[in-house]
Amino acid sequence: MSQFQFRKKYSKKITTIFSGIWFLDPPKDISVDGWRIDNVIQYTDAVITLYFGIVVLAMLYFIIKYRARPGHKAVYDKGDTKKHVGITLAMGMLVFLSIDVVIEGMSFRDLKEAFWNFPKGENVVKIEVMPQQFAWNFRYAGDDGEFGTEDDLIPSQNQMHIPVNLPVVVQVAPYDVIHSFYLPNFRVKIDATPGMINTMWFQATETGNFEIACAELCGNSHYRMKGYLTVESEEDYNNWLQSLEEEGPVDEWEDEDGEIPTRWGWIWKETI
Ligand SMILES: [Cu+2]
Repeated sequence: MSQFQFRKKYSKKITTIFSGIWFLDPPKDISVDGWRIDNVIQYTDAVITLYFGIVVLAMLYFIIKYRARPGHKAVYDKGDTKKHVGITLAMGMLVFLSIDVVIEGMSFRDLKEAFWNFPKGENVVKIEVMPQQFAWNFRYAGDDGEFGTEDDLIPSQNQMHIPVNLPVVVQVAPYDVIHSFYLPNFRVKIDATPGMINTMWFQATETGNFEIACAELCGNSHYRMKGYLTVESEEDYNNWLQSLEEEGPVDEWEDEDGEIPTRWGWIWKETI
């Protein structure tokens, strides 16, 4: 069994074991690569739980062994002998090597194999996302496959649809302040940074209705900046696009001054 298969199997098992225990039960993972994030968290949790247990047991042992009792005098120990410094450094290195270095290695591998390994080809679904205070705007390219053109499709605010089992690439740029596009059920999140177009991709394995959250405190109504993601069959998805097309061009939303944001809808930035 390769390291990849082992991690995948082990990660899904742990998730199943802990489901139902509210503080250990993450939102349902309905993505191809979400298990990688869960796995890094599980590894970190397991190792720090083990070390915490060891520290607590050691403290209990010393508390009992060196308790105050007649005939035993307290001694002040600076702990600066070579031996003490050596033990401290060794324990520090143990934590650093067995936690930091390992999860760094896992994370870089996940980035390379999955999250930064952008899908290419005809079947990639492209969506532009523009958050604003306090809502989500989505844009689909329409028949010509180009963004920022007449036939772009814009659903009502906070409504995003994607097909199941197809890779989805989103490009995110905010209208105003920093927001963060977060899909808890996919374990992915990307900041919407003013002046930048940020990209990420994901793929759903199940249909259903899921939540889109803003993961960056963006103002006084940040808490209610919620979007609705519908994952559906490719056929239903295409029908939905068709229905948007039939509705005709929607009125783009206006800001307080009645102006349509000019930065909305950009030329798709190809990922290398
Ligand atoms: Cu926000």
